[in-house]
Amino acid sequence: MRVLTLSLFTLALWISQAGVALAHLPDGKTYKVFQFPDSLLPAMDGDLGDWKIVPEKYWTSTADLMDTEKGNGTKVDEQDLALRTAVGWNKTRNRLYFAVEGYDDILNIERGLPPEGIWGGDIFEIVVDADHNGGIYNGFSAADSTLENRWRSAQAQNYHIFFPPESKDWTMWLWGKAQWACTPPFADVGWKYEGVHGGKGKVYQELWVTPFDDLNWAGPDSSVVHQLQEGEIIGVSWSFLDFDASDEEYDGFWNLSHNSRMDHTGDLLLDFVLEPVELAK
Ligand SMILES: [Ca+2]
Ligand SMILES: [Ca+2]
Ligand SMILES: [Ca+2]
Repeated sequence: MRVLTLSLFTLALWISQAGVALAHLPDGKTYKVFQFPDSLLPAMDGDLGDWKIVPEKYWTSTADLMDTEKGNGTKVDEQDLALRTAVGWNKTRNRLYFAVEGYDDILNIERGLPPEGIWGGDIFEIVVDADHNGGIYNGFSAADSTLENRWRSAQAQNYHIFFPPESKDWTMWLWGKAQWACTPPFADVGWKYEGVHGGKGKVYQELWVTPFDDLNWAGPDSSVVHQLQEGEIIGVSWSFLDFDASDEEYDGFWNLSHNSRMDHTGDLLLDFVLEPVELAK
């Protein structure tokens, strides 16, 4: 279980850093965020045909990931897990879009949610720090629920999405209490899959989220939405929690950041540039 509790001193340090654009990992590398024109927005239906307009250089693969928890490192076995992922944005809707096409040797679809199962199945986890100011966004204090509730996922948002969310009561959840941000009109998700629970298969998943500079669980009126701008750099990372052999322990924590603590601090997210419109030929 990934748990980290921070002191008030750390919180003060984080607040002092707010507003400072930090260098993110890995050094010097940037990723591209594809701009969807208004007339070509993807439908959240699991059909990734509407992502064919995204040029190849926008896509990342399993080779970009590292397992930082189970000792696999960068030794990727695409017979175990093979992912293809792209990020998009749209100026008018002010949304960030994600597409994931994945092969998994053991799909984890029907596993129960807590308390029946600890995690509930294969999970795609994404983090967005839209204003790119870094800093702690999770693990403030186990003892102070007021502090934790206010700031967990406030300055950067950490979403978990079942892969696929079939047979689940809910599809996407956010660390923290602002669960209202996981459904329309603030977010949506769609998926299709080929295969059965416990067997190999492919999953096609797409989703969009609203970027927040300050997400307050009290509601939209207490929160600040980030306005996406062409050319700006945002912080993004994702990880795939691949549950194959065990219901309770993942086989790998495959993440783009190459650091597990992407789940606590925006400093470990990657630089993603919001590109102008550039359609695949
Ligand atoms: Ca679609
Ligand atoms: Ca697998
Ligand atoms: Ca799996």
